[in-house]
Amino acid sequence: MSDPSTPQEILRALYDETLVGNAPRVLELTRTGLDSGMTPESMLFEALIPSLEEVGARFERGDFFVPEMLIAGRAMSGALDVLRPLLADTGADSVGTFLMGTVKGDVHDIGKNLVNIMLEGAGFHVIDLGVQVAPEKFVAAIEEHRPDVVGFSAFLTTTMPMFKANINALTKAGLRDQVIVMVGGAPVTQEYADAVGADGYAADASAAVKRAKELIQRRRSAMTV
Ligand code: B12
Repeated sequence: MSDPSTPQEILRALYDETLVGNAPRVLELTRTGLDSGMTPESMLFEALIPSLEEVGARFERGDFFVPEMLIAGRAMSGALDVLRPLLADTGADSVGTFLMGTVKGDVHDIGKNLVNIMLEGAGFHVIDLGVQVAPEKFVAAIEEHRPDVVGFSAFLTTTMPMFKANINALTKAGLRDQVIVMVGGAPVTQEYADAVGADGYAADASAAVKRAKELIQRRRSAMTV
Protein backbone atom coordinates (compact mmCIF):
# COMPACT_ATOMS: atom_id res chain seq x y z
CA MET A 1 0.00 0.00 0.00
CA SER A 2 1.30 3.48 -0.84
CA ASP A 3 2.11 5.93 1.95
CA PRO A 4 -0.79 8.16 2.97
CA SER A 5 -0.36 11.67 1.58
CA THR A 6 -3.68 13.54 1.70
CA PRO A 7 -4.89 14.85 5.10
CA GLN A 8 -7.81 12.40 4.98
CA GLU A 9 -5.45 9.46 4.37
CA ILE A 10 -3.10 10.59 7.15
CA LEU A 11 -5.98 10.93 9.62
CA ARG A 12 -7.31 7.49 8.67
CA ALA A 13 -3.85 5.91 9.04
CA LEU A 14 -3.29 7.68 12.40
CA TYR A 15 -6.62 6.34 13.64
CA ASP A 16 -5.89 2.79 12.44
CA GLU A 17 -2.31 2.64 13.73
CA THR A 18 -3.26 4.07 17.15
CA LEU A 19 -5.99 1.44 17.38
CA VAL A 20 -3.43 -1.36 16.94
CA GLY A 21 -0.86 0.42 19.12
CA ASN A 22 1.82 0.81 16.44
CA ALA A 23 3.77 3.53 18.28
CA PRO A 24 6.63 4.03 15.75
CA ARG A 25 4.15 4.37 12.88
CA VAL A 26 1.93 6.78 14.86
CA LEU A 27 4.96 8.93 15.54
CA GLU A 28 5.98 8.88 11.90
CA LEU A 29 2.45 9.74 10.72
CA THR A 30 2.21 12.60 13.25
CA ARG A 31 5.42 14.07 11.84
CA THR A 32 4.24 13.51 8.24
CA GLY A 33 0.99 15.30 9.08
CA LEU A 34 2.81 18.27 10.56
CA ASP A 35 5.24 18.41 7.63
CA SER A 36 2.35 18.50 5.22
CA GLY A 37 0.77 21.45 7.07
CA MET A 38 -1.93 19.68 9.10
CA THR A 39 -2.78 21.24 12.47
CA PRO A 40 -2.00 19.43 15.74
CA GLU A 41 -5.65 19.94 16.71
CA SER A 42 -6.98 18.09 13.67
CA MET A 43 -4.75 15.08 14.33
CA LEU A 44 -5.75 15.10 18.00
CA PHE A 45 -9.49 15.55 17.67
CA GLU A 46 -10.13 13.81 14.34
CA ALA A 47 -7.87 10.78 14.73
CA LEU A 48 -6.06 10.16 18.03
CA ILE A 49 -8.89 10.76 20.52
CA PRO A 50 -11.57 8.97 18.41
CA SER A 51 -9.20 6.02 18.08
CA LEU A 52 -8.77 5.73 21.86
CA GLU A 53 -12.55 5.97 22.22
CA GLU A 54 -12.84 2.97 19.90
CA VAL A 55 -10.20 1.14 21.98
CA GLY A 56 -12.39 1.72 25.05
CA ALA A 57 -15.51 0.51 23.21
CA ARG A 58 -13.71 -2.68 22.10
CA PHE A 59 -12.45 -3.27 25.65
CA GLU A 60 -16.01 -2.94 26.90
CA ARG A 61 -17.25 -5.48 24.32
CA GLY A 62 -14.48 -7.92 25.27
CA ASP A 63 -12.76 -7.60 21.88
CA PHE A 64 -9.71 -5.88 23.40
CA PHE A 65 -7.90 -6.60 26.66
CA VAL A 66 -5.55 -4.60 28.92
CA PRO A 67 -2.41 -5.13 26.74
CA GLU A 68 -4.22 -3.69 23.71
CA MET A 69 -5.36 -0.69 25.77
CA LEU A 70 -1.84 -0.24 27.05
CA ILE A 71 -0.12 -0.22 23.65
CA ALA A 72 -2.77 2.06 22.16
CA GLY A 73 -2.29 4.42 25.13
CA ARG A 74 1.47 4.38 24.58
CA ALA A 75 1.08 5.13 20.89
CA MET A 76 -1.18 8.08 21.74
CA SER A 77 1.30 9.36 24.38
CA GLY A 78 4.14 9.27 21.83
CA ALA A 79 2.13 11.45 19.43
CA LEU A 80 1.23 13.81 22.31
CA ASP A 81 4.93 14.31 23.07
CA VAL A 82 5.41 15.62 19.53
CA LEU A 83 2.24 17.73 19.55
CA ARG A 84 2.66 19.15 23.07
CA PRO A 85 5.06 22.03 22.27
CA LEU A 86 2.97 23.04 19.28
CA LEU A 87 -0.30 23.02 21.18
CA ALA A 88 1.24 24.85 24.11
CA ASP A 89 3.08 27.49 22.11
CA THR A 90 0.90 30.59 22.42
CA GLY A 91 3.32 32.76 24.38
CA ALA A 92 0.56 34.05 26.64
CA ASP A 93 1.35 35.43 30.11
CA SER A 94 0.48 33.27 33.10
CA VAL A 95 -3.22 33.51 33.88
CA GLY A 96 -2.94 31.40 37.02
CA THR A 97 -1.34 28.31 38.56
CA PHE A 98 -3.03 24.94 38.07
CA LEU A 99 -1.96 21.96 40.16
CA MET A 100 -3.00 18.69 38.55
CA GLY A 101 -2.90 15.01 39.39
CA THR A 102 -4.58 11.67 38.75
CA VAL A 103 -6.12 10.40 41.98
CA LYS A 104 -4.80 7.57 44.15
CA GLY A 105 -5.39 4.10 42.70
CA ASP A 106 -5.66 5.37 39.12
CA VAL A 107 -2.92 5.29 36.48
CA HIS A 108 -4.80 6.86 33.55
CA ASP A 109 -2.92 9.98 32.53
CA ILE A 110 -3.61 10.69 28.87
CA GLY A 111 -6.71 12.81 29.54
CA LYS A 112 -4.93 14.68 32.32
CA ASN A 113 -1.91 15.31 30.13
CA LEU A 114 -4.14 16.69 27.40
CA VAL A 115 -5.78 19.09 29.84
CA ASN A 116 -2.31 20.18 30.99
CA ILE A 117 -1.22 20.86 27.41
CA MET A 118 -4.30 22.98 26.73
CA LEU A 119 -3.88 24.84 30.02
CA GLU A 120 -0.25 25.63 29.20
CA GLY A 121 -1.34 26.75 25.75
CA ALA A 122 -3.82 29.14 27.36
CA GLY A 123 -1.11 30.65 29.57
CA PHE A 124 -1.48 28.71 32.82
CA HIS A 125 1.51 27.68 34.89
CA VAL A 126 0.87 23.94 35.33
CA ILE A 127 2.32 21.75 38.06
CA ASP A 128 1.70 18.07 37.35
CA LEU A 129 1.91 15.64 40.27
CA GLY A 130 1.54 12.61 37.99
CA VAL A 131 -0.62 9.57 38.70
CA GLN A 132 -1.76 7.71 41.84
CA VAL A 133 -1.56 10.92 43.86
CA ALA A 134 -2.57 10.43 47.50
CA PRO A 135 -4.62 13.11 49.34
CA GLU A 136 -1.62 13.99 51.58
CA LYS A 137 0.47 14.67 48.50
CA PHE A 138 -2.15 17.06 47.09
CA VAL A 139 -2.29 18.82 50.46
CA ALA A 140 1.50 19.19 50.69
CA ALA A 141 1.74 20.47 47.11
CA ILE A 142 -1.02 23.04 47.67
CA GLU A 143 0.78 24.29 50.78
CA GLU A 144 4.01 24.53 48.82
CA HIS A 145 2.80 26.03 45.53
CA ARG A 146 -0.38 27.92 46.52
CA PRO A 147 -2.11 27.25 43.17
CA ASP A 148 -5.29 29.03 42.04
CA VAL A 149 -6.83 25.70 41.01
CA VAL A 150 -6.27 22.06 41.90
CA GLY A 151 -7.49 19.46 39.40
CA PHE A 152 -8.29 15.84 40.20
CA SER A 153 -8.47 13.39 37.31
CA ALA A 154 -10.09 9.92 37.59
CA PHE A 155 -10.93 7.40 34.89
CA LEU A 156 -12.41 4.60 36.95
CA THR A 157 -15.72 4.49 38.76
CA THR A 158 -13.78 2.86 41.60
CA THR A 159 -11.37 5.81 41.95
CA MET A 160 -13.89 8.66 41.56
CA PRO A 161 -14.65 8.53 45.33
CA MET A 162 -11.09 9.82 45.81
CA PHE A 163 -12.40 13.26 44.81
CA LYS A 164 -14.36 13.38 48.05
CA ALA A 165 -11.41 11.97 50.01
CA ASN A 166 -9.15 14.66 48.54
CA ILE A 167 -11.65 17.43 49.29
CA ASN A 168 -12.01 16.15 52.88
CA ALA A 169 -8.21 16.22 53.22
CA LEU A 170 -8.14 19.83 52.00
CA THR A 171 -10.85 20.79 54.47
CA LYS A 172 -9.00 19.10 57.32
CA ALA A 173 -5.81 20.97 56.41
CA GLY A 174 -7.72 24.30 56.36
CA LEU A 175 -7.09 24.73 52.62
CA ARG A 176 -10.52 24.18 51.09
CA ASP A 177 -11.37 27.91 50.91
CA GLN A 178 -7.99 28.81 49.46
CA VAL A 179 -8.10 26.80 46.27
CA ILE A 180 -10.60 26.17 43.48
CA VAL A 181 -11.26 22.45 43.05
CA MET A 182 -11.91 21.06 39.56
CA VAL A 183 -12.60 17.43 38.71
CA GLY A 184 -12.73 15.46 35.48
CA GLY A 185 -12.12 12.18 33.69
CA ALA A 186 -14.09 9.88 31.40
CA PRO A 187 -16.73 8.60 33.89
CA VAL A 188 -17.17 11.94 35.73
CA THR A 189 -20.32 14.04 35.29
CA GLN A 190 -21.41 17.50 36.39
CA GLU A 191 -23.84 15.83 38.83
CA TYR A 192 -21.03 13.82 40.39
CA ALA A 193 -18.83 16.90 40.65
CA ASP A 194 -21.67 18.76 42.40
CA ALA A 195 -22.31 15.83 44.73
CA VAL A 196 -18.72 15.72 45.98
CA GLY A 197 -18.57 19.49 46.42
CA ALA A 198 -16.14 20.40 43.61
CA ASP A 199 -16.20 23.96 42.27
CA GLY A 200 -15.95 22.96 38.65
CA TYR A 201 -16.11 20.10 36.15
CA ALA A 202 -15.29 19.89 32.47
CA ALA A 203 -15.81 17.09 29.96
CA ASP A 204 -12.79 17.89 27.83
CA ALA A 205 -9.57 19.86 27.76
CA SER A 206 -10.86 23.00 26.06
CA ALA A 207 -13.89 23.16 28.34
CA ALA A 208 -11.50 22.71 31.29
CA VAL A 209 -9.49 25.76 30.25
CA LYS A 210 -12.62 27.86 29.82
CA ARG A 211 -14.06 26.78 33.16
CA ALA A 212 -10.76 27.32 35.03
CA LYS A 213 -10.51 30.86 33.66
CA GLU A 214 -14.14 31.61 34.62
CA LEU A 215 -13.68 30.28 38.16
CA ILE A 216 -10.46 32.25 38.69
CA GLN A 217 -12.09 35.40 37.34
CA ARG A 218 -15.10 34.93 39.62
CA ARG A 219 -12.88 34.42 42.66
CA ARG A 220 -10.72 37.45 41.87
CA SER A 221 -13.73 39.73 41.43
CA ALA A 222 -15.29 38.39 44.64
CA MET A 223 -12.08 39.29 46.47
CA THR A 224 -12.03 42.87 45.15
CA VAL A 225 -15.60 43.75 46.28
C1 B12 B 1 -5.73 3.80 27.63
C2 B12 B 1 -6.56 3.16 28.74
C3 B12 B 1 -5.89 2.47 29.75
C4 B12 B 1 -4.37 2.46 29.87
C5 B12 B 1 -3.94 3.83 30.50
C6 B12 B 1 -2.68 4.37 29.91
C7 B12 B 1 -2.42 5.79 30.34
N1 B12 B 1 -1.16 6.12 30.41
O1 B12 B 1 -3.34 6.58 30.60
C8 B12 B 1 -4.13 1.24 30.81
C9 B12 B 1 -3.93 -0.02 29.97
C10 B12 B 1 -2.97 1.38 31.80
C11 B12 B 1 -5.50 1.09 31.48
C12 B12 B 1 -5.68 0.36 32.63
C13 B12 B 1 -6.93 0.09 33.17
N2 B12 B 1 -8.12 0.46 32.67
CO1 B12 B 1 -8.32 1.74 31.20
N3 B12 B 1 -8.74 2.68 29.65
C14 B12 B 1 -8.00 3.25 28.74
C15 B12 B 1 -8.90 3.89 27.65
C16 B12 B 1 -8.92 2.96 26.43
C17 B12 B 1 -8.54 5.27 27.20
C18 B12 B 1 -8.45 6.31 28.32
C19 B12 B 1 -7.93 7.59 27.73
O2 B12 B 1 -6.78 7.92 27.91
N4 B12 B 1 -8.79 8.27 26.95
C20 B12 B 1 -8.41 9.45 26.18
C21 B12 B 1 -8.69 10.74 26.94
C22 B12 B 1 -8.37 11.90 26.03
O3 B12 B 1 -9.99 10.66 27.42
P1 B12 B 1 -11.07 11.80 27.76
O4 B12 B 1 -12.04 11.25 28.77
O5 B12 B 1 -11.66 12.34 26.51
O6 B12 B 1 -10.23 12.94 28.49
C23 B12 B 1 -10.81 14.22 28.66
C24 B12 B 1 -11.71 14.36 29.89
O7 B12 B 1 -11.83 13.19 30.66
C25 B12 B 1 -11.16 15.56 30.61
N5 B12 B 1 -10.36 15.35 31.83
C26 B12 B 1 -9.51 14.34 32.15
N6 B12 B 1 -8.95 14.55 33.32
C27 B12 B 1 -9.41 15.75 33.79
C28 B12 B 1 -9.15 16.44 34.95
C29 B12 B 1 -9.77 17.67 35.18
C30 B12 B 1 -9.49 18.41 36.42
C31 B12 B 1 -10.70 18.16 34.21
C32 B12 B 1 -11.40 19.43 34.48
C33 B12 B 1 -10.96 17.46 33.03
C34 B12 B 1 -10.31 16.27 32.83
O8 B12 B 1 -10.30 16.20 29.65
C35 B12 B 1 -9.67 15.18 28.89
C36 B12 B 1 -9.05 15.74 27.63
O9 B12 B 1 -10.00 16.25 26.71
C37 B12 B 1 -10.28 3.94 28.42
C38 B12 B 1 -11.51 3.94 27.54
C39 B12 B 1 -12.05 5.33 27.34
N7 B12 B 1 -12.58 5.57 26.17
O10 B12 B 1 -12.00 6.19 28.21
C40 B12 B 1 -10.17 2.75 29.36
C41 B12 B 1 -10.96 2.73 30.66
C42 B12 B 1 -10.93 4.09 31.34
N8 B12 B 1 -10.21 1.75 31.47
C43 B12 B 1 -10.96 0.95 32.14
C44 B12 B 1 -10.50 -0.09 32.99
C45 B12 B 1 -11.56 -1.01 33.56
C46 B12 B 1 -9.13 -0.26 33.27
C47 B12 B 1 -8.50 -1.29 34.21
C48 B12 B 1 -9.24 -1.50 35.55
C49 B12 B 1 -8.39 -2.61 33.41
C50 B12 B 1 -7.89 -3.80 34.21
N9 B12 B 1 -8.76 -4.79 34.33
O11 B12 B 1 -6.76 -3.81 34.69
C51 B12 B 1 -7.08 -0.72 34.42
C52 B12 B 1 -7.00 0.20 35.67
C53 B12 B 1 -5.61 0.60 36.01
C54 B12 B 1 -5.61 1.67 37.09
N10 B12 B 1 -5.44 1.27 38.35
O12 B12 B 1 -5.76 2.85 36.82
C55 B12 B 1 -12.43 1.28 31.95
C56 B12 B 1 -13.04 2.01 33.16
C57 B12 B 1 -14.44 1.52 33.46
C58 B12 B 1 -15.00 2.19 34.64
N11 B12 B 1 -16.21 2.67 34.45
O13 B12 B 1 -14.42 2.31 35.69
C59 B12 B 1 -12.42 2.09 30.61
C60 B12 B 1 -13.54 3.16 30.48
C61 B12 B 1 -12.54 1.06 29.47
C62 B12 B 1 -13.93 0.49 29.35
N12 B12 B 1 -14.71 0.96 28.40
O14 B12 B 1 -14.32 -0.35 30.12
N13 B12 B 1 -6.46 1.73 30.76
